[in-house]
Amino acid sequence: MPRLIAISNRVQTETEGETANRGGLAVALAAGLRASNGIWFGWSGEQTEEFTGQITFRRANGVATATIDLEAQDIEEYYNGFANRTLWPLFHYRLDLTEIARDFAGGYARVNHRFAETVGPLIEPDDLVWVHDYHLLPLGQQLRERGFRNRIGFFLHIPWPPPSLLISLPDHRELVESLLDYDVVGFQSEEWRQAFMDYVTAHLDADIDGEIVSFGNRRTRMLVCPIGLDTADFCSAAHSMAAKQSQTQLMVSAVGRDMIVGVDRLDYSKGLQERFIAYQQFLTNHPELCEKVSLLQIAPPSRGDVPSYQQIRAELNALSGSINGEFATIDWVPIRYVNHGYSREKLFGIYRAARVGLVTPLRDGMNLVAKEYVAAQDPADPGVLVLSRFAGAAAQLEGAVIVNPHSSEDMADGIARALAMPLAERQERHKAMFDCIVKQDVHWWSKTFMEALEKAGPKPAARLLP
Ligand code: GDG
Repeated sequence: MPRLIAISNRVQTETEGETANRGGLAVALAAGLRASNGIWFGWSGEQTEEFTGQITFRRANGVATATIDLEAQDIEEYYNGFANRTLWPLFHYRLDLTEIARDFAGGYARVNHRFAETVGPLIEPDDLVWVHDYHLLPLGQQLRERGFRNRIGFFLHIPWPPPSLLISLPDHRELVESLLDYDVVGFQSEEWRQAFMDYVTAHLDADIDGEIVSFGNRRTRMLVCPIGLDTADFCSAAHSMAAKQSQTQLMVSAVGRDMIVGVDRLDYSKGLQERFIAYQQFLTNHPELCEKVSLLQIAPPSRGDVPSYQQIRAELNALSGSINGEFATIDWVPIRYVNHGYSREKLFGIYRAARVGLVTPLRDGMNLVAKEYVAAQDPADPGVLVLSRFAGAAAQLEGAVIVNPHSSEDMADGIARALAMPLAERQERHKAMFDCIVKQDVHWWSKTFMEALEKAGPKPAARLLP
């Protein structure tokens, strides 16, 4: 079995993470890293006075990690800048929030170069290299330019935007060409892969044959490989004592009321304002259901150094306050809006106590909360998932009530339909979705990607730096 070198912006252990997405990738990569005696390389999350390229090696839960610290300027230009103020909004179709700045692009190139320089000496000729996400799009190219002929794969966790948006990026062509230095590029859904292929067709002199893009002497397989949950582990945690306690606590606090739950990182891509407005519309359309339902929205803050994230936080505070002011009674609050995270077990209990899971991003690569909500349900009396058609998960979870997050009326109707759904229909829809998340779990995901990478054809000739 070839050794796996996994590379991502941040290295997470199973108990810590950059955002609320604690451990998701850690779980996905752990088995492959442990079995192959591999290494997970990335930024420590720490700042250093001056970048030295010094690597810190650790071992946590049997997984070897190697991390580097970055300078303040790197963090500002690469992470807060190009990754989170340029690529993240653009790839989530938010051209209005996309900031184009040469400093950001320069910092992004510099940090990708620094990653290549520092991880390079750890890579041996037969290693499989798996790079993750939009922070590191050009890393494969950086490694090829240093002579690495390993099989190198890349997985994009977020959407790929249509060409008409991507061309707003000054160096869009270079960025796309850099991806063609990988042997395999993985996307969460067919929609994102197709958007990539549309760009290749319109802007590059490349050949497309099924999933294979040939460009010069390079061949890259474009794979659709939706990420899943560690479903078995999730289901057993959902039955833990802590999960049961939080379920009971919520059911007691919501006695006689149906609970609707939303769980999202505080991010404009998650459509939280639109969701609150749709819930307001639902309460307006159904006065008979006021005091009979309540929305619990959990939204731990993320990326607080980025101005658009500070703004959305302020807007949501105002919106939830005004909806509560309009509809609340002396013993009922329509929205419970919570800005901090809960333990995994508590979260499972919350999912299970909720009659409706409301997952309505404006764009989302996949959305694991949708899958977690389904996994946590009692199959004998399951809740209903209301899901945006713009989440990658909508391509798999056909048993959800699919809604358009841009239409508050459509979402309000979706909520009403979910609350009124008869038991037999709930069971049938749940079963279809549950079967899917059992079959295509996170182990299936990493196995499918790694097998595709192992099968990759002959390496391109080395293209050394001049
Ligand atoms: C990116 C893509 C893609 C949230 N609050 C708490 C908490 N969470 C956990 C959820 C879930 C995770 O965070 C969020 O995952 P998502 O998939 O929804 O979203 P992103 O963070 O945007 O992730 C996304 C993903 O990568 C994987 O490829 O699906 O499309 O944007 O697991 O449970 N966890 C705990 N407490 C909280 O309060 N413990």
